[in-house]
Amino acid sequence: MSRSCSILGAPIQTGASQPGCLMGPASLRTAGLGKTLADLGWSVRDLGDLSIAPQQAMSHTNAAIHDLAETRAWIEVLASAAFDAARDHDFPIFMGGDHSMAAGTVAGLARHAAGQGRPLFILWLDAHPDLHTLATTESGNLHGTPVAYFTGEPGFETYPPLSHAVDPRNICMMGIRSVDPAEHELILRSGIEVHDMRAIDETGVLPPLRAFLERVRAANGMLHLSFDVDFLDPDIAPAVGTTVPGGATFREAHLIMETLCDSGLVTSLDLVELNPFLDERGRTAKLMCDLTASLFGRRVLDRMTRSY
Ligand code: Z70
Ligand code: MN
Ligand code: MN
Ligand code: MN
Repeated sequence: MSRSCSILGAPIQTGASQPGCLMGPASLRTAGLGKTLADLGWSVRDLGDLSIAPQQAMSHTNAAIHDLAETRAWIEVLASAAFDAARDHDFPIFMGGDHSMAAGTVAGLARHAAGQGRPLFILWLDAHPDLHTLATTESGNLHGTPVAYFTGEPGFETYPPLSHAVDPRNICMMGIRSVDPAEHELILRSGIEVHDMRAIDETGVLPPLRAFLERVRAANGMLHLSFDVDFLDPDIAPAVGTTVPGGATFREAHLIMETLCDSGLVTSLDLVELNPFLDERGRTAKLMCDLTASLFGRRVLDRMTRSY
């Protein structure tokens, strides 16, 4: 019997600095995400796009913050939808939308994992650690806050209450190359495993990835992959609002996805920060589909031995 995956759109862009991520789910569908996965033997269910009701403005003592009410509403809707999707399907895919949506998806997935009696692990592929609290964000762009929220940092009274926090020691970040001082301090304090671009240049992606996967397997964990388009180098993935040079290459990104596939450990996926308004003839959307295909079993040749 084929394994089931669901794809769910979250057209949220209020967490980002500029509009466009709203079109992310439509662009991924246009690039053929559902058909790509069906062709790989998965049973695919498109659950459509989520939405929120119009919101009354909410103010905050940090005056830089914008669109707080919309972000709060999205997190609430997404946490509930992610819990349901993880309950009903083997492998939910959440199509963003800016990265503030991960505050909702991870909150819902953490609740689902707790119900299974299993710990939730997070692989965070991103140029940024997104570790601001509402007190520390200077840009006020709330896509910079999800990890601080879902690890249970204080100062999120205006976000929905978090039922299950993720243990920071169960998070592995790769590709990080833009960190603000308050985020740096939280990395040191929290015990999150961070492999910045320098570390990846020194060792390659496989040693840290394999070590993390061993930890997930040993703990019988569920593993959520949160993939920010800006993890990739802007030369191959131009469709992002905040490009940071020196990102992951095409080959590094595919190798990560293939290794994750071989491990059989990944149980859910966010595809976030795709801004189709900035894309070049759909090339970033197509690349994100191809990377997802590698995660879901596309391979060039079958191998005799598959060790991760
Ligand atoms: C910066 C901030 C960010 C994504 C930019 C950047 C945050 N740390 N995240 N693009 N995906 O504004 O807080
Ligand atoms: Mn499940
Ligand atoms: Mn991000
Ligand atoms: Mn980012």
